[in-house]
Amino acid sequence: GANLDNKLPYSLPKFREDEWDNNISYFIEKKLRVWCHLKNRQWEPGQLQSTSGDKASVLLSDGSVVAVPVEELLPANPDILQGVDDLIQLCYLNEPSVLHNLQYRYAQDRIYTKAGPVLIAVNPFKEIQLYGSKLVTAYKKKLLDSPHIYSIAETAYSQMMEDEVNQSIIISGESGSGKTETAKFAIEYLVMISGGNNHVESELLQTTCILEAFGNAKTLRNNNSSRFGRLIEIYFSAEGGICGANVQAFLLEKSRVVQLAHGERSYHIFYQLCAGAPSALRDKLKLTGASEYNFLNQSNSLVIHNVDDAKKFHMLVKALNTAGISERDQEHAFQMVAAVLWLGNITFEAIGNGNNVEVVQCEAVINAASLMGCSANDLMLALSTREIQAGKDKVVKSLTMQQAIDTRDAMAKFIYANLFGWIVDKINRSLAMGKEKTGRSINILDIYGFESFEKNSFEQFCINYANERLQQHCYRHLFKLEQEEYELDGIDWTKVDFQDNQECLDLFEKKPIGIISLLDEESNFDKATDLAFANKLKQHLKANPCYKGDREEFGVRHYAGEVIYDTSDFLNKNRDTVHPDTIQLLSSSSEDLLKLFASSFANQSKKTATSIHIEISDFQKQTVATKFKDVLFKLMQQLESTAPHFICCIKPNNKQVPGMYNNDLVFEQLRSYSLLEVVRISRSGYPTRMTHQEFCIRYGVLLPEDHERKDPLSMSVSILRQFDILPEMYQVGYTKLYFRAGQISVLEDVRKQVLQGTLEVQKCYSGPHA
Ligand code: AOV
Ligand code: MG
Repeated sequence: GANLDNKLPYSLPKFREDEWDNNISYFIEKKLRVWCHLKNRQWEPGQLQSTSGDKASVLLSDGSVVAVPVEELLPANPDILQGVDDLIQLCYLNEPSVLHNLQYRYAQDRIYTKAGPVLIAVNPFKEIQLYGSKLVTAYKKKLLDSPHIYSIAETAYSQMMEDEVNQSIIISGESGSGKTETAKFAIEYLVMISGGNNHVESELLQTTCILEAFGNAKTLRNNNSSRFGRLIEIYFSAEGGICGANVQAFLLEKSRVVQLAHGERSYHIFYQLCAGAPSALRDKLKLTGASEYNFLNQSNSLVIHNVDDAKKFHMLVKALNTAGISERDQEHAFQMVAAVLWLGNITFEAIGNGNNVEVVQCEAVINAASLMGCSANDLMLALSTREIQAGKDKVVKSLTMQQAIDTRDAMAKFIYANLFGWIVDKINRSLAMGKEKTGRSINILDIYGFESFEKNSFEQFCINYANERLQQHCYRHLFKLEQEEYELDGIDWTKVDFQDNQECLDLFEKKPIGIISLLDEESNFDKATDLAFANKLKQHLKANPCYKGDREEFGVRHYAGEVIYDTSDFLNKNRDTVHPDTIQLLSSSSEDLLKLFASSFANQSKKTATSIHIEISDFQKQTVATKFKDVLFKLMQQLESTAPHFICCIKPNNKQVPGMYNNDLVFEQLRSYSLLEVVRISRSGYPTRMTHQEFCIRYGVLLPEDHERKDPLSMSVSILRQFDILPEMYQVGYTKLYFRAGQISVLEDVRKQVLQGTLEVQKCYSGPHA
């Protein structure tokens, strides 16, 4: 039997980097390469020639010799390790070596590299020949095993089929790093391998196109930036075919409908409709060019370089047809889009003493009203007046300029956000067709990436909070749980330090004094101001090291860098109120969609209010931030019940152009995602693990028949010995066996051969290494 005393049979080799300090003379003697940190902050490769004191002289590749302090040198990897598939394979895991490896691969369009269990994808910003059915087949048949999104999807799929555990593919990365594209390739792979041409599958491929039209926009970081988070759940039958799917969409950035930063665009659909609608539809929707609409022309950015909005519109209509959304429904959806555009052209003029306003009568009012299925008069009243209860009577009061503009904008945002929700709903209904609940699924998570602009508002606050939550999920799996498991199972190993982001999450979530709690407290208080909110944060949170306060701003030290948030409009955006008069107007509309939006709003509010006539502030509506927090908690819970696969997208430049590779920028991202630590931990660790029992069930066939069948532990050890698995490649824990990366595939190969009858068990004594 094996020795199960607290001494485990084998101990780990130490990190190889640790040995560098004593090894400088070895490097000189063997003329080995080093990295040399020059004054311009670049790392240059060179050959160490001699050292004297703390100075070293290094021969650079251009023939020059430089003298640098010894601490500015790092060991370089031998040439044979140039461009390895997995950073785990590097002898020396230091900044220049890792950067060089990634850049070396990138230059050959090998954009995927493994960092232990994580797949790194460096955005090529151009089409590369790495996709398509031939490659799908190659990965499916395991003819190819170089790092690829296909290989991650394949692993998830086969683990789901074998272990009957739901899987998740979790994609992180900054805005513009390639998450959404990566998600598309993952879906494409799963669709292609799971059979081929059934209805749900073609629909699934089209949903992205629809969601992007309504939920993506051009930002300063990404011409096709997702402005909502999405979790795509794909369900599989016991035979492995796709039998249904579902899309969860999280918190669409509503403010974009009415307000744009310079150089950014609103949602693609607005421009696509204006550019691509056929003339009958144009007439019906009273459409003009995008440049005529205030909601679109405010940011000096109407087109996207190399994008043909008209063509995109035709693709969208095709996708809508595939998704089974009827022509009638499509037309109604487009009608809502046009209504929003016309609402934006409605303006107000001061009346009387100048404190109150009236709607300027113009074609915008007439067009908006007719598209919204209401009378121009009712629309004008809803936008410029408010009915208030004074004792027993109702009094009509006219609004101030700011109130009127806010009411108009709130109406536009309400309609658009509900339209988006309705479309997601429609897609889901048709994706669910024929869905049998087998309990098997692969979830793909693609949210909005971490954002930091010159000016950051409530939207960035929510987006970055979501990323912070997701980051913790990754930390938990890649560090915490891993380390805890080794300790619990008595495995001897070297602990890796890592910076967890709990402190930052506490800053957001702690009750009663986290940012979200304080924000809600102020939001529920009518007279509160954004400045008062900022002051409150300062007062309560200044001790948290992740917080920094200053006048109307506050800073948060995120895992991916510090972001300064401007609190102006935070309270309003968090309250997200729609006035009852607006709901009233929409519920009396002759447009079914608007009626539906109004009634679902009323239903949501019913839990806390008996009638929609009550002022919104009279009941405690859940705020945007709190609702979002709950959604994220649920999402994390859902992900916790799956086996995760992590992908980290990296952008090599901020200009969205091919061929430009900025090492500093890349390293910043590697650092924020702690990817070097991930590699360290998996290098020192054992990524494959199985209970003694599981191991025996799977590999018991490899023992000769006359072998004495004992307890799972001794059987396991016999199997490992029989196949000469090197002692440093595995460890025996109290409950499980732990294997170094790649080791289990040796046994898998033999098992396959034995099961296929091409190898007889008795003949295996010499082991597969022979
Ligand atoms: P994101 O999803 O991470 O940003 P995208 O997936 O939209 O980023 O990628 C941005 C752009 O990079 C795409 O529009 C493509 O032009 C290019 N790109 C990304 N990956 C690839 C690839 N594998 N091959 C070719 N081009 C690619 V945001 O949604 O902004 O966080 O909120
Ligand atoms: Mg995206």
